[in-house]
Amino acid sequence: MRTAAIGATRLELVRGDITDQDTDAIVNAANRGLSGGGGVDGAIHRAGGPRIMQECRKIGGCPTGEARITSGGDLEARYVIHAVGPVYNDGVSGEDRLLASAYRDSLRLAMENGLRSVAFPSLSTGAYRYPLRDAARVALETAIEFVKTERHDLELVRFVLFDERGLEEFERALDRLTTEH
Ligand code: AR6
Repeated sequence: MRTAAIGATRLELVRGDITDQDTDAIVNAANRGLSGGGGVDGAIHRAGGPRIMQECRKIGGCPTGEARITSGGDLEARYVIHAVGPVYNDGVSGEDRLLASAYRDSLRLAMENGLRSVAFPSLSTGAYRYPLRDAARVALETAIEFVKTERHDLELVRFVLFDERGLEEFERALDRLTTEH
């Protein structure tokens, strides 16, 4: 576990399962069809029950680099923010920009809904094969920039890493970013 204060917002890095988080919203690593799948997506729909998929069907889909919001169904979190990160190709096909955009659009939805806390998994670093080290830098850079520059009610932005290696990469990336500034 690691924390950093970005103005009035606490940034937290923890190891855990995204479906256990008691934040106002949890973020899903979704696909463009919002049609469910494995990894985080599978875990969220299993734990949250069928209501979330019913709402996803009504929404119909979401372009890469954007996010959509539904209720949290049976989850402790009141909302699920479904973010679509890029599939990693060669690293020069706009992946960084699209990954940053998926985080930013999720934070925008949290802001517009007046949320105080949100928990993210590491988007795109599973089935979508984004290298963890680069993904950690993009995730943290984007979140720090957002909470510094936008007017919002966010008191807590938490990154929930599923394994030790994920947590270590995020911790290293945070150390690099906070010693640079
Ligand atoms: N809690 C937190 N992190 C998790 C959990 C969990 N319960 N389960 C896996 N991770 P992925 P993607 C980590 O594959 O790469 C789906 O089929 C995992 O170790 O969930 O964005 C969707 O429908 C990895 O580091 O998301 C899409 O089609 C990270 O979460 C596609 O996969 C993301 O892995 C999205 O792929």
